[in-house]
Amino acid sequence: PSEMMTTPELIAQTNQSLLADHQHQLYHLQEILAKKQIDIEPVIQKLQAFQVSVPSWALGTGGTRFGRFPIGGEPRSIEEKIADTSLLHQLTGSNNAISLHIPWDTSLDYSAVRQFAHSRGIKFDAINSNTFQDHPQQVYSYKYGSLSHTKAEVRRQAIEHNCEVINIGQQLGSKALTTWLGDGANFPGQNNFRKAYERTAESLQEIYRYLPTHWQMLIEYKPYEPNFYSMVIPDWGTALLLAQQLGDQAQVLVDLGHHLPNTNIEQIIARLAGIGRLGGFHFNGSSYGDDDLTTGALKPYRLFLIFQELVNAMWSDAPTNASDIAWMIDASHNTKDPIEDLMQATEGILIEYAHALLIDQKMLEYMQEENEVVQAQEILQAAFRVDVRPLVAEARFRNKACIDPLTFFRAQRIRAALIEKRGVASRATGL
Ligand code: LRH
Ligand code: MN
Ligand code: MN
Repeated sequence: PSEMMTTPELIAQTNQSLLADHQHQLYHLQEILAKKQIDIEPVIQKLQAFQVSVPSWALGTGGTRFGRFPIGGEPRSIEEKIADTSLLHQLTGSNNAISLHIPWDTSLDYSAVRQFAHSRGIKFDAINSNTFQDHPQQVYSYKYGSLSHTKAEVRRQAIEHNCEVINIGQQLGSKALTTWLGDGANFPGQNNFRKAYERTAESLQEIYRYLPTHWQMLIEYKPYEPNFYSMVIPDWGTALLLAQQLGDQAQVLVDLGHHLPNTNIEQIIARLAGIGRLGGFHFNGSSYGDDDLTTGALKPYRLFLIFQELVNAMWSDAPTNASDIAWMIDASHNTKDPIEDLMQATEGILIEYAHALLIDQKMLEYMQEENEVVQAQEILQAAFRVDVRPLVAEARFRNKACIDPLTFFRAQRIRAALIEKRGVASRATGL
């Protein structure tokens, strides 16, 4: 960014040059929607309030096991990851929190980290433990599992790690622990399914007992990888069972990439939201499995249907309140600038949220009650086919962020400035 002006000043100046065009488009859309009895004000306000957190590991370039193509200027410490999140948030107005992964993100002074984040307007969302890899200081290996391991000493180590992560999260002001296990089996016969589950439930019970009363424990499921025959927590049913055994503070976390192809994810969302057990969300795009591609790039209609279930749950007073859900982007890229990707993902999420907010829930319910199949479908499709981008841009503008963040990021040559500051070879820790 230019040395003459601060980023907020530059944003305001750039917005001025885009304002006439933007307002023209907004008024046009307002007129179209007014004819359908839709008031854009509450929609814009809900979009303004929606915040989706950034995973610390998405701020560096990802890769596959076949290769990595680092981009340079990547954040090298928690502070630099917070700085990137804060920059992103200035541009989008919708990313006010970071989600850390321990031990990818460690510090000798977490209270200083907390203060730094506070000074940059960034909060700490759910904090993630990691028992799917071996870390240099640990005594026992997780090669054959962690919380489900056959040996008590390995389970103990994994339990203690999770408690340590809670301790760190408390110092940072986090309010949820996310546990995702790589535990499972690659071959039939390797595991006793029943015992592996029981050991996992017992280990989680110990962690749950350590959980502060105002915290949540989010249990993330995944059908395959790193184990390809069986995962100990493969599906929402298993995660829900564990959550129910643990207690009210335990909830299910849905990662959009953790389903087998063609799974009706929106129905899973409706189930969990309907009983108040939907605690967290990892947004990403997927065509095969855990692809971690950009949210909304591949299946925007499915994302819209998912938001419709969330909006409907809130509208109908189902036990889940969206303000309690930990929203996070969980993506990782080999071929994009990570910050640009996060901007695209955030936009993709807000667009589908906006589409869902246009639905007349009462009318839809009426059509459902009357078995008006065609009309019910029409209501959904009519909402999805509206170009809501002016509403999303207006929400950003009112949040004092960019009308057009991606163009701003490029015009200000922000990546080049980061490379100059941190070096072309700087790499972020993470996946
Ligand atoms: C597992 C997962 C989980 C991890 C993250 C790095 O595939 O989605 O959320 O913590 O990736
Ligand atoms: Mn995830
Ligand atoms: Mn994943």
